[in-house]
Formats: sequence, structure tokens, C-alpha cells
Amino acid sequence: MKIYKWLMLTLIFFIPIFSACGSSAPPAEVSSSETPTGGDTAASNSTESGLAKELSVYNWADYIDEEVLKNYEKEYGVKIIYDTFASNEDLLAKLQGGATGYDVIFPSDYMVAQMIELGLLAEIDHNNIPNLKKNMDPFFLDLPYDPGNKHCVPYQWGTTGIAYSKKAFGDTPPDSWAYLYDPELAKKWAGAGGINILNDQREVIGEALKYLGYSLNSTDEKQLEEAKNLVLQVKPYIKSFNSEDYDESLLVPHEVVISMAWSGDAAQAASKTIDEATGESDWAYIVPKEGAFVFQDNVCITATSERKATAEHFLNYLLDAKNGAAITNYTYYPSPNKAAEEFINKDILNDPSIYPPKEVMSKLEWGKPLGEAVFIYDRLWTEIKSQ
Ligand code: SPD
Repeated sequence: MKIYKWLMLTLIFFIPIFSACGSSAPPAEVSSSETPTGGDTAASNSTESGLAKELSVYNWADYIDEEVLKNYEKEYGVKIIYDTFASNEDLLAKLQGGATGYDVIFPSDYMVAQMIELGLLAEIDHNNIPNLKKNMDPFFLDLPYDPGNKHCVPYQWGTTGIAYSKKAFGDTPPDSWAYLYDPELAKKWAGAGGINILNDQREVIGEALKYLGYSLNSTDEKQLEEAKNLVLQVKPYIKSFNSEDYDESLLVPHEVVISMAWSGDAAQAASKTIDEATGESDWAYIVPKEGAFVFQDNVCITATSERKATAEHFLNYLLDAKNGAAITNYTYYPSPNKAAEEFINKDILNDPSIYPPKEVMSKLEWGKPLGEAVFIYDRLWTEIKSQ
């Protein structure tokens, strides 16, 4: 684990990252679960403990153990209205489109920076989230996209890479983005079972940039056009753009044999295809040699939330050691919760596709906010999806 920290620190500080940018009887480990201070604007609609009766949570698809939500509802009498999104851009579009009902959201690193700049996030009161200091690995705190964790707390982190069926690929793992972006290879694997790619503009354009040898944060219009043309060339061979339920609907029933994937989703698919006789899983995951995204997702409160005290109470609940572990044991994404480690399954902690080794970490790149170039990405993505 020490190596990871050192590497992550190296990545965070040496790669230039972001330019601008009472409950009646709370359990001991959920230590902030007293009556929230500050109260909620919508407090008239509150439980006996002073928490709001409802809390609206908007998360990535398949990114929490539902038991954690159910337990929160049971323990505190707060009904969670839960909804999911497919990408950071979908989340942003929803908020910018005027959706004011969401209290708690889960943007990634670069999107946190963008949302802070747009005034979409509330500041959080650390006094109401004691598990932040108590449980979280300081290594994952105070990152450049949200200095001092003024707005968000870390949730989970991971990498982007390629999930593949070992039955289909045998001894030759797809170790390059060429398997998805080179028309000859894409044609071959489309014919041999099918290809899925993430329905996510930063990922699809970003990894194409990486394959071309550019930064996945490029804002150079010529490089971006080149990346778009690459995607358009392979588009006829892509069976689906899916980043929501692909691990269950495409990978496990073998609707495809190769997919762009996030590390935890691929590890979930691997865990569901273990052959009992051999102990081997069919699905495996690799970070291509050209490199890829590394990301940290976060839990934040919207600027429009009228249930901020309850939202902070919920954030603190998510940062509880056992809850953090339950989430990782379900999602297979690494947790930034140090206190959770002792409760995380050893198979997960020791899996190099989940906690990448040094040589893989050194190839990864953090996403940065794109500034004005975000409009170019939007346009290119529309062209990709509509052609
Ligand atoms: N199924 C849950 C996936 C969540 C992954 N977050 C990815 C962030 C990429 N920037």
C-alpha cells in the first residue's frame, strides 16, 4: 500500500493537475450522527432527530452496496431517493438543465473543479463530518481539484482500461488501445464476439488521444479532430456504448468479448465468472501500454440542496469504516478510507487489477478541467454519436 501512496503522490504533485481552476442512539462508529447542526432549510419536513425525511442522492450506476442505503434509512428514518447517471457530463447537464432536487452527488476529480467554478457545489462543514479526519487516508485529501476539501469528500478511485474475455483472447491479452481504435483489430474482435465502449465523452476521446500519443487532456483542436476521426473509423465495429450496466448485461452474459471499462466494473465481472473447478475467472482487465485515466470520485452536496445538514450526516455515514468497506466489497473499487481497510476482502486488497502496481500507475494520467475546450469535446461527441 505504501508504494501506491508514493506513486499517487508522485502523480498528483508532479503531473500538473488542475490549472484553475441525533438520532436517538447513533452507533459508535458513525460518530457524527448526532442531531445535525445548522439545520436544513427544509427542516419543517424533518424526522424527530432533526434530519430531513428524505434525501435525494445521485450517483454513478452500480456504485454502492444498496444495503448501505437501506441501513441508513432504517437507522435514521431518512428515505433515500436514489437515481443514477452514466457520466460526469450527464451529471453536469442535469444540474445545468435546472434539476434542483438533488442533494448529494458523486462527480469525479476534474468535474469537481469545474462544478466549483460554476458555483454548483455547497461548502461542507467538517465539524459535521468527523469521519473525514478520523478515517480517511490523508493521502486522498486536500487534492488540487478541491483544496482543503471545502466542497467534497473522497469516495472511491480507479483506472480505465480494457476488460476482455480470456476464452476469446487466450495468451495474448489486448494490451493496447489499438484493440479498440485500430479498424483492422476492431473489425476482427467485432466479428469474434463484439466490442463495447464506455458511453463517456472524456473516456472515448481521451483514450483515443492517448492511443495517438497525446495527453488525454489535450485541448488542441487538430489533435482532437484526429481523435474523433479515429473513433469514427471504428464506430461501425462497436456493438454498444454502455457505461452503466455493461458489467452485468454485456460482459457476464458474453454479449461482447472486449470492452473499454473502469477497473472496478471489470473486477466485478471477473468475480462473477469464476470457474468453480479451476478458481479462474473468465474476464480479466488490463491498462493498455499507452496509458489511460486514473480517477477519484467524490461525494459532494449541491449548492441548491435544502437539506444540507442531513446531506452532511449522510456523507459522514458513507465515510464510516465498515460502510466504506461494504462499498468496496460490493463495487471492487479501491477505497480512500484507511480505517475501512481491515474490513475489505483480502482478495480485493491484493488484486493488482484493482490496486495497480507501480509500473501501471506510472502510465496513468489524471483528468483536468478543459476550460473552453469543453465545447469542442461536446461538439465532437455529438458528431461521434450521431454519425
Ligand atoms: N459503475 C461505477 C463506475 C464509476 C466510475 N467512475 C468513473 C469516473 C471516470 N472519470
